[in-house]
Amino acid sequence: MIKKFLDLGYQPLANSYISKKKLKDKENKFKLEVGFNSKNYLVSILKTVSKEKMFNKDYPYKSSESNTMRKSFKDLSNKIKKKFKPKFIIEIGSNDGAFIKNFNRKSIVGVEPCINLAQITKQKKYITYAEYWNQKLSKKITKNKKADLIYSANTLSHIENFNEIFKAINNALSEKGILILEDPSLLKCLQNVAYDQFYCEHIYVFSTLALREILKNFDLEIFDIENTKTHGGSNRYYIKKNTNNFNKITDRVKNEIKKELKFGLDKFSTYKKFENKVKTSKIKLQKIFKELNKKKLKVIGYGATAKSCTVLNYCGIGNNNIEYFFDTTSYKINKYLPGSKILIKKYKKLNPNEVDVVYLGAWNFKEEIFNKEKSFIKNGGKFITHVPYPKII
Ligand code: JHZ
Repeated sequence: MIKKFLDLGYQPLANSYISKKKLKDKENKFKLEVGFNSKNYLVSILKTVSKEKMFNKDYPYKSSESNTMRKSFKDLSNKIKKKFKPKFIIEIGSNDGAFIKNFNRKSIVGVEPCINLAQITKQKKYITYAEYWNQKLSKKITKNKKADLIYSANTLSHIENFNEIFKAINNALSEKGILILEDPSLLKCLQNVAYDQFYCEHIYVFSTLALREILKNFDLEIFDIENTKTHGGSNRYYIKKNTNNFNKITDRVKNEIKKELKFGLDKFSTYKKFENKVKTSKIKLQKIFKELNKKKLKVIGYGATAKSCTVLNYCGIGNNNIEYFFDTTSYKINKYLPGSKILIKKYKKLNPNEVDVVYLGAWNFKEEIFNKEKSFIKNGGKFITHVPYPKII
């Protein structure tokens, strides 16, 4: 039984940036509510949007846009080569190739339904299937050989139909094959009051507890786990077929489950507490913006993320609070954030003579951004973050 614990209001599609021409058009909005399934501990949004509406030729997000992500994929690739020595890898959701570019073209294929992104890796001569991952495709890809490794980062939390995903994975994976999944951690999301991890694309935010339950239905099990810093705190799950006794289950899995149980991720009351924290976070953030605007300070945003869409629309923060956003993604530049309709400008190093306070839309890249903007900070420039609670830093 799924029980609702959070209502984030009516939200536009998080990655549907608006062109100037369409600024006056009515936006499609949907009710963003989040619930907890007490049977399998899964946290999911209650109303989903069709994948074709979200993942298509206009998909704007590119994984290679930050040093942090490029490094994370490179480090993992080196580790995989050393530890697992895979001969044939499939990446589900290969985006612009941030992961696959670290491998030999003959040893890896990408699956990426957003054609604009698939085109990028195809041009670099990587075999890329511009299709949604499903059983039919998995059979086509592994007709001659099964994969000894399947990798998927920030993708499975976007796919509603577990039956299709995991049956396709099970079919594509060799008997000793390894599946590595990486997605934002529910524990971190709750600890950080990072309610902006919920938006149309994030159908699920996984806990280890929930993933373990789901995998049981497909004869798969987690044998190792790593906590990573990406996207505000993620988990990297190493998964095998039940029949594979080659990879032993590490204590790290047991410890992670213990940590999650201690926090109460198996209890509805934990999620209700989270709801209260989210409501308080909203009030505090609104107050900060109101005070800054009263002082007539120039406030801009940094990183026009999908996550920002949830925060801005839930808290009712608009272009009267934030003059514009900076972003490095060419597709987003000169467009407007959905709902709040705040203009996105091409990134330029922050200058304290031009800007007073900067809202960190990409709070998950705080370290990288603070490093880049050392001189702004040194000269008195300030940032607003809402994670783990709204404050000016
Ligand atoms: P970032 C997207 O979410 C959507 P978003 C998706 N659903 C998902 O799961 C995650 O990614 C993985 C910009 N930027 O990564 C680039 C700068 O301008 O937090 C991006 O537009 N300057 C697939 O959108 C945005 O910020 C910088 O220095 O929430 C970051 O987006 C840096 C570091 C980033 O994901």
